[in-house]
Amino acid sequence: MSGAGAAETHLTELKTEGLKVAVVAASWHDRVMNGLLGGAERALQDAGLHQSATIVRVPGSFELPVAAARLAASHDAVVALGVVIRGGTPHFDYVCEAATQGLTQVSVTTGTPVGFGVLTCDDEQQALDRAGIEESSEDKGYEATAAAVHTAVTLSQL
Ligand code: DLZ
Repeated sequence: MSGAGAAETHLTELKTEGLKVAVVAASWHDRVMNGLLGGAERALQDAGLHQSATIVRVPGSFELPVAAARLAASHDAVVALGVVIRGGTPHFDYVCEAATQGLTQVSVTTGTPVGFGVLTCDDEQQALDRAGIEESSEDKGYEATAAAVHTAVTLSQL
């Protein structure tokens, strides 16, 4: 999957007043995670929500769904950030599967949108390319946050 054709959300134009947003971030791969979190914070700022947002950390991407589920009960949108890098064992597939299926389940069972900002990469360079740092071509923390906020606003109008 490539970033070509990505949705463009104009956060400054959305009616976000009073929206409660939580960001849950894994802690593996520091440099990439700092980039993803920076992107999420920029998006929250554009949406006028950076003062009120809740930001929590969990150990790894495997723990994202359980924390997202708890946060979904008290927030209008949750953003899940993580990076899983392929190693020499099937562990990569299990962690990716658990995070993806778990976060999907949280979203559809709670009705709270979950922005999916989990990078699943073959190597660190692929992750850095998407981390929203100076050398990156993509900014997945920003995109996931924009998607969650945009969806929460849409749901509030249905
Ligand atoms: C164990 C593990 C491995 C091998 N790789 C990653 C990774 O690349 N990214 C990540 O977010 N977490 C990784 N983990 C940790 C698991 O997500 C989880 O925290 C542990 O298995 C403990 O439950």
